[in-house]
Amino acid sequence: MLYPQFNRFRQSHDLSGFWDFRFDPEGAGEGQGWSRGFDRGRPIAVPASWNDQFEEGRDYLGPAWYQTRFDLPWNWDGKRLIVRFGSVNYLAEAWLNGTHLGGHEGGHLPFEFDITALAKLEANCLVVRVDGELAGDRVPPGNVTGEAVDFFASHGGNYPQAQFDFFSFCGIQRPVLLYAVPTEALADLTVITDLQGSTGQVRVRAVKGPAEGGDAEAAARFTLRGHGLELAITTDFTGDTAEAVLSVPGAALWSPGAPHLYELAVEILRHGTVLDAYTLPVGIRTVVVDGDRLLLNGHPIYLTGFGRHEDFPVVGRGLLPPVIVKDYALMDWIGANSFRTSHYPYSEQMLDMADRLGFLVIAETPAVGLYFREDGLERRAELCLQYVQELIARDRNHPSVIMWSVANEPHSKPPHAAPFFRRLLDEARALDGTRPVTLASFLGEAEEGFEFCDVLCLNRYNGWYTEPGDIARGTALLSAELDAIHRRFGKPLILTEFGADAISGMHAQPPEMWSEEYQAELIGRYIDVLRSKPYVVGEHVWNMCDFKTSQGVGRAGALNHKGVFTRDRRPKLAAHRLREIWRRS
Ligand code: BDP
Repeated sequence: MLYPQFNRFRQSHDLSGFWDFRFDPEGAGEGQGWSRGFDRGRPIAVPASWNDQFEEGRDYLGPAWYQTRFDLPWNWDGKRLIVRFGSVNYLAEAWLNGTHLGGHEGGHLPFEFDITALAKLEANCLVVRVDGELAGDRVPPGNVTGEAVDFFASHGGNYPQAQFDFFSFCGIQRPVLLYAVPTEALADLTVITDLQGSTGQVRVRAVKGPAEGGDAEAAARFTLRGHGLELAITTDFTGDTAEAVLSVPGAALWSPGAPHLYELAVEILRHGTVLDAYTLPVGIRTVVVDGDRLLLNGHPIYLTGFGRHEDFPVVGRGLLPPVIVKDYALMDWIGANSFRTSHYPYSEQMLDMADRLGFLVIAETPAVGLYFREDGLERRAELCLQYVQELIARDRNHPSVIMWSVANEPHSKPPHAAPFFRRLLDEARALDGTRPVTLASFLGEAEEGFEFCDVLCLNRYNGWYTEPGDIARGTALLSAELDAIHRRFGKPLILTEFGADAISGMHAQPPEMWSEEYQAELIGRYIDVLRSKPYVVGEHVWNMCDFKTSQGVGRAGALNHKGVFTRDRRPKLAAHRLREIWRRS
């Protein structure tokens, strides 16, 4: 899936701004024809979650209606017009000028509709109905009743009742873009890079949309530029596909610390005329699992960094570019080289910046809080599969993405969990054979899905949820558990979550739970253990920043306080401790 671009063949217009908005708790909108346009809407900012924009909307999860109006520029005539949503949480239905465009399920992946036949030059009315209600057959799930399936249930529940530990922000959370492409346009690009000695290989596959007058003579020109190189290859389309391999002697490789990028321009040609063009940054690099090691460009790498969230006051999970820049600056300051997009795909802007700045990303689907009771299981499996497909389609050209994670902390149980994960991980491998696949688990040796992973991601809270207050016992247990997992599976392991809540400003000596000292001490002692295990290839502290979650007895101020930075990005003691460790190593 290609992100909209602005060049001599393609235009795009960002519909961000103030839209009209209405909550619809009674579900009256459909009967009253709001899809054709509604009145008495109040202003809402797009993109942003709706929850913190109004006094009464915080815990309301839907349904709700959005609408905006737009005209078209004169020079879009004769082009193919598309409206693209970067992220709508959770269910979306869209209409243009009263005609139903379609719908999408799942909160963090893009979807789009062709509006060429429906759009008018003036006064178009775009309406979107959003429903973020939590339910057992949605992913991630919520409002699951019956047998306790999670931590919250055993601690008196949470509100809103999610099966996961972050606030269930709703709404149009990333930009809505209107864009125009030529009638015969590039529809998709796949770039795979490899290394033969010091020669980089850039394998490109271009797919184009159907031609107007037969496609016998269409060709693709691939031009790779950068680092003193300019290389062009032209090949004919066979059907709608054209492929090329560009060899780059003495390639400037992409890695953290030296994130070299080339620019790939792809054009469609017919009788020497250029019909469409698209450019893509390309980082030449390889990622391989070799025994217990994870290799980047043939060299072992060790991940330092965080599990994170897209979360900020008022805007919720809405795209906020300055926070992206700030978070990379803080990760650089502290000496992190990587992060996991826990627990859902992050914005395309976040990944573009990871490519540019040289951060390694474990890209995760929204499959958090999975459970394996029969009711709704097939539906949850279909959704998880859809997420794997959509995520890889969106992100596979990012050099920063080094691994796919298909789930976080599933409550894996026989007999369903093993086939469930085999299917998801096989699908990820079939769609992209160039990256290791994984899932993040708290079950350790008992994790049914680990058998099918290339790298094991483990989350551990010894010294916090278990062995509370006793870091020495917690880390001793950690050490034994890690060895047992390694004996059983024989694969490289990343500790993708460990940490402790610390209320900023709370101090205790000797360290006590919830104090900054305890958090810093626990993190430091965990890292000592991890560094003593040759099969451990990374340490991701949970979490980079404090973040908003549902209310519950373990969550003071409806925040998870495991951030080493506060929600407004101020360092706690643990951030300074990590900086000493990570900047030294
Ligand atoms: C893990 C989850 C993460 C939570 C964390 C915690 O993967 O989403 O926020 O625990 O409890 O189980 O802080």
